[in-house]
Amino acid sequence: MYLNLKRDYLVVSSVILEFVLGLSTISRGSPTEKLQWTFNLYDINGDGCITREEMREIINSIYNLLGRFTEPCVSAEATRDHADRVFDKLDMNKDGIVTFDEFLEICLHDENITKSLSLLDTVL
Ligand SMILES: [Ca+2]
Ligand SMILES: [Ca+2]
Repeated sequence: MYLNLKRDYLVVSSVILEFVLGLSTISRGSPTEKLQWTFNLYDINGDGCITREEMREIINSIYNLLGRFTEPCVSAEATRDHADRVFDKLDMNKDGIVTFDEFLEICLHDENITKSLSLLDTVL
């Protein structure tokens, strides 16, 4: 339990840190630069692709953050559903990972995804 809490805390902290560090880039960058930054945020272990677990982890962290500002709280299932929906849409060739090319391709053409991915923008 303690370990889980600690891990969640670390994930949330690193998300916030990345977000703050990225703000200056994101506000001045081109759409592609913004997406590169967002992609890196979701790619927790930095191996150049996003897995379903990473997607869930980040969306979960975002909802945890949002939970402090929204009523009622979003359920764990809803969070997971959201992550899976976004992931399934991004993983075009269904090989279980999202590469930056896939990410870019989808994001540049899908406004809903872009909105979903920039949830953080709405709270900070
Ligand atoms: Ca990764
Ligand atoms: Ca893929």
